[in-house]
Formats: sequence, structure tokens, C-alpha cells
Amino acid sequence: MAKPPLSTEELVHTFGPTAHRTPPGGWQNVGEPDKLVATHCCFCGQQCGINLKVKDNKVIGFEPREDFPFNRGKLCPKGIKRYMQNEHPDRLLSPMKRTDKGFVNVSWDEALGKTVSEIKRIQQTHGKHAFAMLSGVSLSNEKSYLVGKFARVALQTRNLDYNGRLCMVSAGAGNKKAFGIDRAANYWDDIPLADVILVTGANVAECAPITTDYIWRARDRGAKLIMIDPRVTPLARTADLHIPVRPGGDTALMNGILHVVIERGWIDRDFIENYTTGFEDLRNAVAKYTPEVAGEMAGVDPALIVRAAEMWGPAKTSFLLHARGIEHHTQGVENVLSCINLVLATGRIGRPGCGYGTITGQGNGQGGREHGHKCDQLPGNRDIENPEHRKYIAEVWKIAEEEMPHKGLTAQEIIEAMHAGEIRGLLSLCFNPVVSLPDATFTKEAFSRLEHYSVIDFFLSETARHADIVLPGSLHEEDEGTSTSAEGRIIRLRKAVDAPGMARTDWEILLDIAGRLGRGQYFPYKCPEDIFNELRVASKGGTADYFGVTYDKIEKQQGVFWPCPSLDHPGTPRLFEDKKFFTPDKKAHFNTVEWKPPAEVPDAEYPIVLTTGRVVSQYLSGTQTRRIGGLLDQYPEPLCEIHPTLAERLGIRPKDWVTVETRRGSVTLQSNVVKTIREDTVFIPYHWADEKSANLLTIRALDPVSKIPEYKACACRVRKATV
Ligand SMILES: Nc1nc2c(c(=O)[nH]1)N[C@H]1C(S)=C(S)[C@@H](COP(=O)(O)OP(=O)(O)OC[C@H]3O[C@@H](n4cnc5c(=O)[nH]c(N)nc54)[C@H](O)[C@@H]3O)O[C@H]1N2
Ligand SMILES: Nc1nc2c(c(=O)[nH]1)N[C@H]1C(S)=C(S)[C@@H](COP(=O)(O)OP(=O)(O)OC[C@H]3O[C@@H](n4cnc5c(=O)[nH]c(N)nc54)[C@H](O)[C@@H]3O)O[C@H]1N2
Ligand code: SF4
Ligand SMILES: [Mo]
Repeated sequence: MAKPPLSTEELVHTFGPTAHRTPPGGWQNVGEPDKLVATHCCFCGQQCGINLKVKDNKVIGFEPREDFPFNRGKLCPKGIKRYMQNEHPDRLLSPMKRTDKGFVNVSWDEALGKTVSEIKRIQQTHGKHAFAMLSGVSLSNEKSYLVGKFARVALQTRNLDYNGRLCMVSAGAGNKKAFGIDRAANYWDDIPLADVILVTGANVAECAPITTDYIWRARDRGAKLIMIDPRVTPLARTADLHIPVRPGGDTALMNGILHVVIERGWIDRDFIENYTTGFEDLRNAVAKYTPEVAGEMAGVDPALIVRAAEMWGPAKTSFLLHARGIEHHTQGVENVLSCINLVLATGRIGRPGCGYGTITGQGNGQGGREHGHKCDQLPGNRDIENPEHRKYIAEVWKIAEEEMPHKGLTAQEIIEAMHAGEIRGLLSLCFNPVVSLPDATFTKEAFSRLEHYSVIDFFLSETARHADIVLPGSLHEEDEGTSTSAEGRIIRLRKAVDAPGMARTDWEILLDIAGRLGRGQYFPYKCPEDIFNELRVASKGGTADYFGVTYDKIEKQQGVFWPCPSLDHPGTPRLFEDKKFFTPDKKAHFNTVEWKPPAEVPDAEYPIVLTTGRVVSQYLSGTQTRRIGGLLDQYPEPLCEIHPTLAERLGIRPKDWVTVETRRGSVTLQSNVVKTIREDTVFIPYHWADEKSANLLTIRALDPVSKIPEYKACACRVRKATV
């Protein structure tokens, strides 16, 4: 039977009259703290150091943490306000079950008993894999590792995947293909040493705010900055060169730049010959990407392509950074490879000031993609289909290798299987797919069709409204653990307070479920450090090797960069210094990539390109940041960025209400008429839910390799709204 999300009235019944709107509040900073706890921000992959002020087991404020080398006291607006969640009135304090009158509080025993009886019922009737798990990488390394093991050993399902599937997987697949390892090649201290910095598909100032400081330190030394983005983002306003690529044009653009670099003889022949493979194929392929041809494909002036090559080509040191702007595409992996090709052709990697990196997204976007959280992966970034890898991890987990499930479905494919009735039950934590997956109407239908859904969260997310059982989990500051930042630096998250009310730490909830499933003997942990110590052994010998990392070492060194294969190893801030790569032949691989248009391109009916992304004051699906008044004040509602020329043609004035329509749905919101966007493209941030959700519009088209959705390009039409 279809189960719709709970309505406003039902939520009011559960929570009282404030529940249906997002309260502007949060906890107010009052009184002197009892203690300061040195930890890190719970939001983005920069993982800034922060001191939490604690009084009477409550987080009452923060202090900048000057001692942490990455951010040295700097924070962005989200970091400053993050402490307001712990005492928030919406905080889930008790397990709940769905009734015909809304959610009612129940005991842990009842909530977990129901979850486990439904897992058993569904698996006995429809097979083990009919019960799936979805998770996320705001979780610590310990929890990411635990989730991977829990799904395979306790649930015994192959269908586990994570929200990094919407985020880091194109970069991961590209990095593994080219370098054999999935991590930024350098720590950020190399950025200020670069003479030219190329940033593509990354709104650095709003989404990786502290990285701005590293780029500006390079600028202070006279470095040149190239920004590639359909919008003139805040950092692009200070760039030497901005290339307003048409969404989806990146492979053509990068091939065009490489074409000119080769033609002018700016390649590093010695490096290419001795340390790489595949250059001749690539050279032949990019021969046709003249600036004119590439410019036409990418929708930019060919002169800009030549200019970029002239800045990048002859430089002595350089750094290339990218993020989701090039990765959220059906050609996401190839876009990444086109960037790596340029870096390799000029041989500027593995040396001071010479580097490359994808900027990770979520707090533990790096670590969370190494420990077996993905449907095809085992800890240490091992392959779940590789017999040796399976054998090694089965031994660590003390199960027979035959018991280890094989590769399962990716996140979007799990939703499709729920929609098709093949997956009938779900346990999720740390993921809000109803807001964050493309084509939200379809996602909601899929959730309505589940026979059973249990969710672990600390706020009632829009997805949790579909749940049968809600389990109150823990915030960042309520647990110990580690996380791995964009630089590949493993850091310590410290517990500041206990989880309030009946809420429990996420890992304790999973252990309880494992015990009730009769699999408790495989999860004998007393604390997160026990889990970490098993993770170290499980990762040993894998590319993401954490064996030499201990809690103590992290404290002493202000973080440890992996790979760190032994206890006396200091960690690896800069990869490839010995010009040895992690591929079987130890060489870096060029990959020939040809440009293809996005899955849906503008036509007479839907003539405009829609692209989506973020604003500085909101975070992801907004479950957390839409509850923090000070952040909401900065950007309360989603706006549609539109160029004045396009706006005028459509009869739209600043702040007019406009309706944006695609083949999936429509959204009505206010216009934000700005000259900083291409004339053929509109941009909508995606942090809002329900009728304001940008994902009502986006398309369910996936990269064939990484299975990332094409959030950054689809076709739309825009009209003035009829109010
Ligand atoms: N404030 C804030 N910070 C965040 C987050 C957040 O939600 N809010 N989320 C974190 C997470 S999980 C992530 S993944 C990162 C994301 O960080 P970013 O990837 O930097 O952010 P986005 O806004 O998704 O997209 C970046 C840029 O890509 C551009 N773009 C769109 N289409 C194309 C294209 O085809 N080619 C190119 N070259 N550019 C294009 C957009 O105009 C946009 O400016 O941010 C992290 N930090
Ligand atoms: N249109 C469009 N859509 C996008 C994107 C885009 O650019 N455009 N970006 C995509 C990207 S890059 C990403 S990363 C995804 C993110 O999408 P999601 O992962 O769905 O977004 P979050 O808001 O992080 O959802 C996490 C949920 O987990 C909860 N949570 C956070 N920390 C914890 C924890 O420690 N324990 C537990 N139990 N729960 C926790 C939060 O309260 C929230 O409800 O969105 C994607 N969706
Ligand atoms: S959101 Fe990111 S940049 Fe902002 S304070 Fe937190 S970790 Fe730092
Ligand atoms: Mo992300």
C-alpha cells in the first residue's frame, strides 16, 4: 500500500504548532562555558578546526581555533552558526512510529523490535537483497566503515550505497583511472606556491570558503587565476580570466586548451615519456579540437581558450582544482579526465607548487569514500569483486568469503528498484534523497511504495516523513571519531556533549540492530576507537591505507595524511613525489575523451539551460541549515538567477515571481536578475524542499561509469508566474 509523506496536519499532531514551519531559532549563546572542546566543523569537506563552548552538557557557542593549520581561526557563516543545532527545538529526542494520526513516541525496544521484525519478514519473503541501506558521508570514518560492514554482515544485503554517489564518484572514478588512487594529489599548502591556478566548476568562495585564502596567498605572490564557470562567481570576479562555459561543455573546452598547449610546445616530453601512458592517442584525438571547434562546442569565444592555454602552458608551477560543476554530468568522469590530461601533459604534479585536486564536498566526503560505504567497494578502497580483496576483508570480518555479498545497486538505482517494487525495505541514515536526488516527484513515489522504512536522523528530514520508524541519532559533537578532509588529512572529532533525551549515537543504534539480527558477535566494539582500530587493519595494504594512523598520532601531528602504511610513517601530504603512481604499471594514464552534449539539450519547447548548485549560507538538502535562523536570514528562499537580456526578452523584472518548468515539473520562485550568468542559462540553488525544490526540475540521467546524476544541465522554460 502506498504511504505518502506525513501531511502538515499530521506533523502538527506529532510536534505541536511549530513543526510545520522551519523555526528561525536555534540555541542562543548564553553564559560562560564550563569547557572548550577542540573539534571540527560538521559541514563541508574543508573540516575547519573549531572550539565548541560547552555549558551544562549543552553547546552554547564557539571560538575560532587558531592552532589548526588548515583554517588558522577562519570560519565561514555556516561554521559560525553550526553550534545552534544541538539544543534546537526540532531535535528528535525519542524513537517514533508512524500511526494513522502521525508519529507517536515509542520505546527503543519497540522501535528497534519493529525495524528488525520487518527486516526479517522482507528478507525471508523476498530475499536478502530486497532490503537496502542508504547512508551518507557527513558520518565519521568509524561510522562509514561500520555501515559498510553492517550492511554486508548484519543485513547481509548487497544493496548499500551512499550520498557520495551524488557528489564525489565522478572524481573518484577519474582519479582511479588516471592515477590509481582517489585523493587530491596535494595538500593545500601547495596552492600558494603555484604560479597559475585553474579552477573549473567550483564556486570556491561560497562552497570551499577557506580555499579562497590559499588562492589569494598565491595571488599575493603574483599568481594568475583562471576560472571556468557559466556564472561569474565571487572568486571569478577577481580572476585574470573567466571562461563562461555552457553547462556540459567542459570536455570540449579542456581538449581545446590542451590542443593549443601541444601546438605551442608547452608539454613536458620527459615526464610524458617516462611516467605516463596513452599520450599519442590523446594527441591524435585533440588535434581536431581547435579553439574554434572547441569554442563552438563549449559555447565560448575561441580567444578565451587560447588565452587560457597561454597562461597555463608556460607556467613553472600550477594547480588545477575542480568540483561538482564539471562532475555532475552524464560526462562527469570524462570531464575529470580532461582536466587530468592537461595536468599530466605539462608534467606539473608531485612537486612543491605543482598539483591537482578535486575539492571534496561533504564533511567526510574523502574518508567516507574509502571504507566500504559504496556498493562496489570494501575498506581501503578495495574492490568487492576482486577475489583477493574479498578474502582479505572476509578474514578481518571473520566471515566466510562466500558470505560476502557482491556488488549492489548505486543510490539512484536503489531508488529505481524501490519504485519498481524490487526493493521493499530500507534503512537509511545521513541522507535526504527526497530533496537531494533528481526528479523529486519520482523519488517521493519510490518512498511511498516501500513496505518498511526506518530512518536514523537527528532532525525529521523530508525523507524521514515517509518513515515507519524514526530513530533519533547523534550530531557530530555527540560522538568521538575521525574524519578526512579535502586535503586527505585525517583529523579528530571530539565529543562535546551527550546526545539529548533518548537520542543515541548512530553506531550504538547499528550495533543494537546487529545484535537483534543475531549478528552481534561480529560487532564487539565498546567505543569508536575500537572501530577505528579494526578499520586500520582492514585498510592495510589497500590504496587508502590508514594502518599507521592512531588517535594519538592525529593529536600530535594536527592530522595525518593517508596513505600512512606503518606506525613509524609520517603520512603523505603530497602524492607522487617519487613519480610512481598507484596504477598496476606505476605510470599515470592519459585517457582520450571526446565531448558529448548533456542528456537533455535545449529545444524549441524548453529553450533554456537550467543548472543548479549552492549558496554560501545553506548546506546541502538544508535539513540542518534551514533550521538556523541566522543562516536563513542571509538567503531565505531559492531564487532563479537570470541574465538581464534573457529576463527582458521574457518580460521579467528583478524580484518578479517566475515559473521554471521542465519535462519533470515546475517551481515558482522569485527572479534574481544578474549580469553574472550566461544569457542562455538560469541557476537555482537546491537547498529547499517541497514546492521550492530545484530537484522537482532536474533529470534522472546518470554518468554511465560513476552513476552520478546530471544536476548541472537540463532544458527548461521560464515565464512570469501567474499569481
Ligand atoms: N555553502 C555551501 N558549501 C558547500 C555545500 C553546500 O551545500 N553549501 N556543499 C558541500 C558539498 S557536498 C559539495 S559537493 C561542494 C560543491 O561545491 P561546488 O561544486 O563548488 O558547488 P556547486 O554550486 O554545486 O557548483 C559549482 C559551480 O559549478 C558551476 N557550473 C554549473 N554547470 C557547470 C558546467 O557545466 N561546467 C562548469 N565548469 N561549471 C559549471 C555553477 O555555476 C557553480 O558555480 O560544496 C560543499 N560546500
Ligand atoms: N539539484 C541538485 N541536487 C543535488 C546537488 C546539486 O548540486 N544540485 N548536489 C548533490 C550533492 S553534491 C550532495 S553531497 C547531495 C547531498 O544530499 P543529502 O546527503 O541528501 O543531503 P544532506 O542535507 O547532507 O542530508 C543528510 C541528512 O542526514 C542528516 N545527518 C547529517 N549528519 C548526520 C549524522 O552524523 N548522523 C545522522 N544519523 N544523520 C545525519 C541530516 O540531518 C540530513 O537529514 O545532494 C546532491 N543533490
Ligand atoms: S562549512 Fe566548511 S568552510 Fe565553513 S566553517 Fe565549516 S568546514 Fe569551514
Ligand atoms: Mo556533495
